Amino acid sequence: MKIGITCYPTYGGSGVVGTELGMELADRGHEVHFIVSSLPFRLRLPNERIFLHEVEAMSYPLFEYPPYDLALATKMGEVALAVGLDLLHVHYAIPHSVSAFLARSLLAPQKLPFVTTLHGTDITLVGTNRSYWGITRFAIEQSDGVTAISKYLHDKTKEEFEIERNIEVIYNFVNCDKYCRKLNPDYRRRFATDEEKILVHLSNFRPVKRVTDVVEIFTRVRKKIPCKLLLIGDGPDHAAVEMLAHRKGVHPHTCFLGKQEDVEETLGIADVLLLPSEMESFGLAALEAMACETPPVASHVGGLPELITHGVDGFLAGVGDLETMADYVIQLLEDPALHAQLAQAGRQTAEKRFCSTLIIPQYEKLYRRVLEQAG
Ligand code: GMT
Repeated sequence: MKIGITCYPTYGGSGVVGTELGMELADRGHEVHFIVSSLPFRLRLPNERIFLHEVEAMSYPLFEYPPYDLALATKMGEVALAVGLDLLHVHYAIPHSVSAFLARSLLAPQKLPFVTTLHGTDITLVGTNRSYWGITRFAIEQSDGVTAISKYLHDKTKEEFEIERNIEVIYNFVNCDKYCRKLNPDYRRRFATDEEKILVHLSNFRPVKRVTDVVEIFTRVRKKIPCKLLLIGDGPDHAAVEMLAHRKGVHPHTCFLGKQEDVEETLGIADVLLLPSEMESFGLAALEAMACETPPVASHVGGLPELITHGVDGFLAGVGDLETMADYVIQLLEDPALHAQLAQAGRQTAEKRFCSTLIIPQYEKLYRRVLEQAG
């Protein structure tokens, strides 16, 4: 198939999923056209089956905001005509599915069906805002196929937008060959001595991730166990997190690694992942860590309980329950047998339920059905 993919190229879970999906589809022989505002940060090029089409939203003094959604719709239509796209697959409803709807209308009567994948904040935060509620609902209704990355998000979307149509749950995935535990003592020693443990956090440092809670938990753990904290990613809360680390006296033991492409290297040397988010429709960072045999300690919220089974392959606690989260981390770090048990179970969860070899065929099946229905 010739598939057009649109996602946010910036640091965020939906962009990661869209990009990794494109690369997996290309590996399986499909031709993939990324129609995006810039190079997605995890996209590895060159690849003979992957093409990049950059969208330029022209600015003009009259525009307070350059109309990216219209430029995107125009580009989608152009690419579809030029290369003969079979379908579009957009990640994050706003505004991508609206642009795809416009592109499909532009090309009619030629067919250009589109699939929308809902990721989380496009529904739980942005979509439910009054400014976007109506258009989000419309775009979901108009899509030729809609998927949600967890049952939680499926139910939430149906409820919030009073939607009757079918929404398929296709879980997020991880490439189990790439994401696995790799002993890399030299890399590990860059951050910690052999006696120290490593805690890791990976996110876009938005308020919803509660990265300051990560520092609070780390401070509590460090009082009992020698350890280091590695923070992967960057975003609006960076300064607040750094300031808190100074105030708590843990800054010298904290390493801000910034935005990284190959996160598996760092996840693979860590002992525990902290994900104390306010909301997480899935929690891709936790899945990537589990594949690397790094047990997660996370919030009991959103879609996280669909991924993490409490006490089996990770630990879950209430949002903001710092004491309990710190206790779980300490339990894991003090008990090597418990740690090994959860680490192995996490790897099994990744392999048996969320491996890309299981999930990508579900997208291919959906594409075929959408194409058939579009005639
Ligand atoms: O908040 C983020 O991490 C970004 C956001 C996005 O759409 O870019 O992430 C959402 O999509 C990820 C990939 O499907 C999920 O793993 C995250 O749980 C989800 N974030 C939230 O629901 C807050």
